[in-house]
Amino acid sequence: MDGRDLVRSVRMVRAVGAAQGLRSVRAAWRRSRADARALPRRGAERARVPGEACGAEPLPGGGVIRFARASLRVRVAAGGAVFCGWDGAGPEPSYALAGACPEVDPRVVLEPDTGGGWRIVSERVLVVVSRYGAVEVRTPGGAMLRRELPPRWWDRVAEGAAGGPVDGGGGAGPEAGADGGGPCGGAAGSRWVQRSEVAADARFFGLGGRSGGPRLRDGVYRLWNTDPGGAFRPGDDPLYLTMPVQLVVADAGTHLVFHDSSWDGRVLLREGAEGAGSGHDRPGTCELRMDGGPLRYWVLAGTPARVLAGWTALTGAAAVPPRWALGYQHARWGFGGADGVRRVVAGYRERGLPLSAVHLDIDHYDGHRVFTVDRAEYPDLPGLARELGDAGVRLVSIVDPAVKAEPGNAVYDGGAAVDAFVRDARGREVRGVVWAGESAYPDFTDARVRKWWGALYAERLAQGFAGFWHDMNEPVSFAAFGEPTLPRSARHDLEGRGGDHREAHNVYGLAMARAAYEGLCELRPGERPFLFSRSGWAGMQRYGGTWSGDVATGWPGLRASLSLVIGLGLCGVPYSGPDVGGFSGVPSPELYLRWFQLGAYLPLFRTHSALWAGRREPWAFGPEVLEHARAALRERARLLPYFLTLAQLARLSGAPYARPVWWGAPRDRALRDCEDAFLLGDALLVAPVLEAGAVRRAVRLPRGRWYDTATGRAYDGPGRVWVEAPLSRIPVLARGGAVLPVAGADGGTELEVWAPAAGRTGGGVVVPDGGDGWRRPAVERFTSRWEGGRVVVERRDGSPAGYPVRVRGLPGEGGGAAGG
Ligand code: NBV
Repeated sequence: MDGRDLVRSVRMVRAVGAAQGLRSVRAAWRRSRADARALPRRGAERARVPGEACGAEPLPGGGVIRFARASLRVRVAAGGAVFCGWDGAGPEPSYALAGACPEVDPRVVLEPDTGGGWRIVSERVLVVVSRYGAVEVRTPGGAMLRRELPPRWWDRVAEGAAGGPVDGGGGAGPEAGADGGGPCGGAAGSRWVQRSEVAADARFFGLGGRSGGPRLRDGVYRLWNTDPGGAFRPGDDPLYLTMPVQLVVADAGTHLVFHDSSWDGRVLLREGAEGAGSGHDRPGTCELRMDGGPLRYWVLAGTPARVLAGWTALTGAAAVPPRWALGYQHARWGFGGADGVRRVVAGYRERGLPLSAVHLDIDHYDGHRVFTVDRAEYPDLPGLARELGDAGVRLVSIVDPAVKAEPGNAVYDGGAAVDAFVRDARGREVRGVVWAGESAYPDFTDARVRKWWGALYAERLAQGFAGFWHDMNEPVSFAAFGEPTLPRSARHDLEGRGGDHREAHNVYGLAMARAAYEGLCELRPGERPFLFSRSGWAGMQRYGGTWSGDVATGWPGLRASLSLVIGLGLCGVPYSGPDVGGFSGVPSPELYLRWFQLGAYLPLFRTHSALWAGRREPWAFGPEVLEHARAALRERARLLPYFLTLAQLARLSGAPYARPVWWGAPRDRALRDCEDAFLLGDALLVAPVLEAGAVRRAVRLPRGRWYDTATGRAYDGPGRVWVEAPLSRIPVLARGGAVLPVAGADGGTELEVWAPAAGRTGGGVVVPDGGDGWRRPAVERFTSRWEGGRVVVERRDGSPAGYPVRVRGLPGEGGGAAGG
C-alpha cells in the first residue's frame, strides 16, 4: 500500500461508510492474493523485432510480408480501411467490429519497393513496408500520414528454455509467441511496443473520453477503464471510458488509427515541432505499450468526415436515441421517494419549463440491489411512471452490474442458477464490494449471460422505465488499495475463447451495453432502446451513448465536459453529455447557468449531482438564472428537429452532433488548436462561456459568412472575432447559407435559413422524425441561393421546400458584415 492508496482508503471509508470501508479492505486483499496466486509471473522474456524481410506473398487486398522473426498481413478493405496484423493476427474476433470483417478491395496490388521493402497500392492509401518492418501509411499522392516503426515484442520464454532475454534474438517462430498465440493469431500474452511518427504539425485527438483534451497534449494516456474515485478534473487520467482510437489531424491529411487490443496499455504522445524553415522538423511521436493482446491495427485516412464514416462502417452505426432522449432530462441521486420526484416534476410544470425525463439513481433500489425497488419510498412505481408519462415525462433507471451476493436475492439466485458470475482461476465466484455490499459480477463476455441479463430488463419495463443509465461498469469494486476493480486473474468466457480480466476489463461495459440493448430489442421490439453507459470501448455506439461521469463542479470541470464530448465524438460515440452543474459540489449560480447553457447544445442534456452536492433545478439558483435557463430550455426545444436530424446523420455517416471547429477545415491550424467552441452539425457554431465573469468572448471562425444568431450581425471568417456573451445566453453563430429544421410556433417543423453571402450558395439536410420505432426516414436535402434580390430555398431536385421557410441574416437585421 503506498501513500496514494492510503489517501484513497481514507476517502473511501468516508464516502462509503465504515462497514463498506472494511469490506473494501478485505476485497482489496482478496484481489491482490488472487492475482499473486493465479497470474503468470513475468519470468524470463525474450525481446523480438521482426528482423529482415525475406519474402512476400500476395493475398486478396494486399498480402503477407515475411520477416526473419515475424510476419505482417496487410489487408485493404473495399472502403479503403487498411488492416495490419502482425504474427498472424487477423481482424477477428474483435469486440469493436460491427459484424463480419469488411470485404477486401480486390484491386489492391502488392509490389516490391526499392530497398528490399514492399508496397501495397490501393485507391485511397499507399502502404509502404520497409525491409525491417516499418510501415508507412501515405496518401495516394505519397504524402506521409503515419510511420509505424518496427514493433518490438517481449515473448515469454517457457520455464527451463535456454538463454535469458535476448534483444532481437531468434527463437520464437514468426507466427507465434512463446505461449503459442491466441485465436486472433499472435502471442496474446506477449507485451509489445510500437512507436510511430506523424507529421510535425499533427495534433492528436481521441483515445476515448479524456478530460484534458480535446487536443491531447504531450503525456501518457492509460488504456484501462477506471473509476477515478470521487470527482475528476481536467488532466485526471484515465477515466471510465478509454479506447485505443486516435484521430490525427495534419496538413497532409487526417487519419484514424485503432489498435484492436483490449489489454491494459499506455499511449505516450508527443507533438512534433516545425523547424521554422530550417528544414529540421521534429515529427510527432506516439508510443503504444501494451501488456498483451494481438498487435493489429486499422488505419483510415481521408477528410474527418470520410474517416468517421469509415469508422462507422467498420464498428457499426450509432444507435439513434428516441425523440424524448434529445430533450432536457433531470437526474438526481436522492429524490427522496416518489413524492420527491413529483415535487420536482411539478416544479418544472408550474414554471412552464420543458422536461423530458427524470432519472432515478441507486437510492430507488431496495438496499442498493439492482433490479429492485424500495417499496417504502416508491410504493407504486408503475403508477408514478404513468402519471409522469401523462405529463410527457419519461422515467430512466440507473443499472449497476454488480449483484448483491446473497441467497434470497432473486437476481443473484437467478444468475447463480445459470452460472452467470465471474469466477476465479480456482472456479470460485469472484466477490467485489459496491453499494449493496459483497457482490458478484455477471460475465457479459458470455453470450448466455448476456441473454439472461438482457431478460432482466423486463422487470424495469414493468416498473415503467423507458430508458437505462449504466453505471459502475468499469467494473468497479471498492478497494482500499490497488485497483478498484476485479482481479486481473478473474476468468471470463470471452465468447467461448476463455481468458481473464486483463483482456475482458476494458470491454466489460461494452458487453454489458450489448446485453441490455439486445434484451430490450427483444422485450420491446417496436421501440429503439435508450441507454447510455459510463464505461465502454470501441464500437459502443452500436448500443447507445455515454456521459461524463463524475465531473468535478468548478470551471475546470465545465471545460472538461466539453473536451469529453468532442473527444468521444471523434472516436465514433456521438451521443454524450456532462452532469450539468458538475457532480461533486454546489456550483455558483453563474457556473450552473453557463453549464446549463452549454448542455443545451450537447446531445445528452441532463442535470445531475452527487447525493451531497445540492440541487440542480433551474429555480434553485435565483430568479435571474431561472429566466436564462428557461431561454436555454426553449431554444433546445426549438432545435429539437435539428437534433433529430443530427442523430440520424450520426447513424448514417458517423459524423458526431458536436464536432470540433476544424471539422470541415482540418488544414486550418488555428482552428485545429481551438478547444473552446464546437460545431453543432454543419449549421451552428456554439461558443460556450467557460470562464467566470466573462460577458464577451473571442470566437475563432472557419472560412465563410457567420451570423451571431442573437443579433443577426454578420462576420466573415476565417479569423477571430469578439462577440457579446451576456449572462442571458452563450454565443451561437450560424453559417451563411445554412438550412436547418426547427420547431415553429405551432410545433410543426419549419426551415430556418441563414442568408448566403452575396454570390454564394448554401444548403442543409432534414431527416424528419420517424417516431421512436425503427422506421428510417428519408434524408431531405435543401439548397439556398440568392435570386432576384431574395433568398430562394428548394429541395435539391428543384422542387419546393415543402416546409414554411424563415430567412434570417438579411441586410438590415444586424448591420453589415464585419471582417474576421
Ligand atoms: O449511483 C450513484 C453515482 C451516480 O449518481 C453517478 O452518476 C455515477 O457516476 N455513482 C456514480 C456511484 C458512486 C459515486 C460516488
